[in-house]
Amino acid sequence: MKYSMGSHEIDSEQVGELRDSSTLLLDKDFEGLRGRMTEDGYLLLRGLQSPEKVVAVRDYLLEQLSANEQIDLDHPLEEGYIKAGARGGFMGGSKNLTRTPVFLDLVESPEIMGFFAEFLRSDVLTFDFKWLRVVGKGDNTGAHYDVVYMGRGTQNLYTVWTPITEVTSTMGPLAILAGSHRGEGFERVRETYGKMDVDRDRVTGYFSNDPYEMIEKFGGQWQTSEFAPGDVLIFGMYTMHASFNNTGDRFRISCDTRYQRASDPVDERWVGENPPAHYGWHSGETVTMETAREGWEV
Ligand SMILES: O=C(O)CCC(=O)C(=O)O
Repeated sequence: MKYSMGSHEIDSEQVGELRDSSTLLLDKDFEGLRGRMTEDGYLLLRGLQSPEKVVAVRDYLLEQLSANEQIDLDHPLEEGYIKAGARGGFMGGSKNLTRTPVFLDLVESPEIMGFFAEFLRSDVLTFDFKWLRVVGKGDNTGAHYDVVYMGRGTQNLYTVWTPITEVTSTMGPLAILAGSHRGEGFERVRETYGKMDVDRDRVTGYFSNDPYEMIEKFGGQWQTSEFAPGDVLIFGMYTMHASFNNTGDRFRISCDTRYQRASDPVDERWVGENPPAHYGWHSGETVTMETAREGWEV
């Protein structure tokens, strides 16, 4: 089997399995979890969220998509089969779906807020802006560091990627480039690309859509997994990640949300009743990543 990232492919034998840190959570070993984050750059925690809450969000979203004629109802609604010709899309931010109680009950649950309060040993906050993605057939996200989109506050900031549908290997699972947050080969990438700000520099955000190029030039190993409702994947701002193409016939729905200490500086683009969000990125001329990388010599 091969995974695809945009128009590039990688043999599944070259892709490792994400390390599961759930037993550390079961043991409430937060020292161990902090150590694991430092070591791996991510934490895969199965069942941190309540599967019932995830399924409630899934059912709510699929009903909306169905009302919008995006679902093939020859299959059970809960399986989220894509109606011929229907596309997915970004449904977060100012779109009301991420402001509904059913959604907020999940991404601001006592389980996830409590996790971060212990993990960061502090009062915590989550960005008001939430990213919700309905990923259709053939779609994926290119490799990037989150810091280029949200690096104006503290860098002690964490992304939680929450699958809302189940995510099998053909449904475009998230993939982490293990080693990218601290490997020597990535030092220059962190110092150049990692210092970029898409609204200030107006550079396209994805560093690459070529999984082989990344490991050959910089090192590390792509790792992924299949995901069930309740699982979360947590990672820091300098962990390179991407998603593989959704090659199946079902929508992959997931959200990604951010958490930090309440007393740390906050990136103002993502908080408040109507977060300003990206204001400069797509206004005026955008520098291609190819040009930017030539300049950075990476
Ligand atoms: O779900 C995806 O395809 C991308 C998610 C992502 O880039 C993130 O969680 O930061």
